[in-house]
Amino acid sequence: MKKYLWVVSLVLVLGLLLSACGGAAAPEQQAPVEGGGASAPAESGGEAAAAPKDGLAPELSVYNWADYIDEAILTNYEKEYGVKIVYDTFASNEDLLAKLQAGATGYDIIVPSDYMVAQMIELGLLAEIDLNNIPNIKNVDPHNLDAYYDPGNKHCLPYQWGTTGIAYNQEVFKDNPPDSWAFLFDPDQAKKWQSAGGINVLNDQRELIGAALKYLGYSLNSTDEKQLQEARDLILAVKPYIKTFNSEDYEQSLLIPGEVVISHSWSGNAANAQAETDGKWAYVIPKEGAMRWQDNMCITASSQRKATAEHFINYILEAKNGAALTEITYYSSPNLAAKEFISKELLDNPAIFPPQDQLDKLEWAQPLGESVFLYDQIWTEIKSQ
Ligand code: SPD
Repeated sequence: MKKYLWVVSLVLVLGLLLSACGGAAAPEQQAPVEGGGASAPAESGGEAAAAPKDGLAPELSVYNWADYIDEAILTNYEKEYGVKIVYDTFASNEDLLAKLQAGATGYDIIVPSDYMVAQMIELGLLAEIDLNNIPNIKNVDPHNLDAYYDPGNKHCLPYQWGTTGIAYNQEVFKDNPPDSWAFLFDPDQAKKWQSAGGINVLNDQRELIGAALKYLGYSLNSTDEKQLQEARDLILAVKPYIKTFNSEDYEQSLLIPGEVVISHSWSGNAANAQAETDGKWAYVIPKEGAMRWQDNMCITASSQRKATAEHFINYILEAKNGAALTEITYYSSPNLAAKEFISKELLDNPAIFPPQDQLDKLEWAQPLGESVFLYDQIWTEIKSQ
C-alpha cells in the first residue's frame, strides 16, 4: 500500500479524534453474524424483525448519506426477510473514510462516491462482491456500470447519481437567473445575495474547492498548487458573505423555509426544494461546468455479513425499489428497469435527468493521490479563518 495512503489515514483518524467524535456512533462492533438466528439486534429505532430467512443475518448495518433513502424500502426489507436494518448517515466522503479509519468495524454497507471508491479500494477497505449474488445487475444501465473507479464492479454497485450546481429562489432572481459560479464566488455578487437573504455552500471539501476551481477555468481535479491557492483565496474572499456551510439538512432547514436565497447544491436537494415550493426554487448547472458524481453500494472489508449485504444490494436493485428511491430523493437512477415506474414528471425534469448538452459540461472527481494533503490543508484554512 502506498505510504501516502497511510499518512492520509493517520491525518483523518487524528481529525476525527480532535472533532471529539462529533458524528454518528458506529453500530455495535460485535454485531451478530450470518445465520446467527436468535441474536438481539442493535438499536435501530424500529420494531424487532421476525426470524431471518434463508440463513440471512438477523441484522445488517447500512451507512449512507443524509436524506438518501425511502424508509419504506428498509421496513419492507425487514418485514420480508426478517433482517433488522441498522441505518446511520454521514455528511461527506471524507467523514465516511475518517469513520472507517478510526476503526468503526460495525458497518456492512457503505455508499461512497466514485473517487472515494477508488481510494477505499486502494486502502483495502472494501470487500469484493460476488456478482453471481446480484442477479438484478441486469436492471442497471450499462452506462452506469464498469466505471473508471471500480472496473468490472468488483467492489460496488451503483446507487444513485447526480450533479452539483446552484439552487436559487426564483422570486429573488427573476430578472437575473444565475448561470455562473460568479453568483457565489464574485465578492460583489456574494455581498448582494447575502443582503438579499443569504448564501449556503456545501460543507464538502471536494465540492466547494472543485466549484471554485471550475469558476477559475481549471479542472475540479487540479493538483496544481498555484491553482489551488487561487481557489482557496477566492473562497476566503467570499466567506464573510456565506451564511452557512451545510450539506446535510440544508434542503429542509434553509431552502424551503427561506433562510437562504441561493445555495451551492446537489441536484436532488434542489429538485426536492423545487417540488416542495411549487417551483419557487430552480436549479442550474453553471456555464463553467460542474461535478457529475455517482454514489455506490459497497461492502466493507470488515463486514461479517457479506452474503446478507449482497442480498440487500440486490434488493435495492429491484426495479420498483430503484424507482422508489428516485421518487423520494429526486436523484437520477442508474436503474434502467426502474424507469418505467418513475413518474413522467421526474423523468422529464432536467435537474434530475440532465439532457446531453448539460452532461457534456460535467467532470467526474478523480482520486487526488498525494495532493489530498493539499486539499486537506486548504480546507482547514478555509474553515478556520
Ligand atoms: N442527500 C444525498 C446527497 C448525496 C450526495 N452524494 C454525492 C456527493 C458527490 N461529491
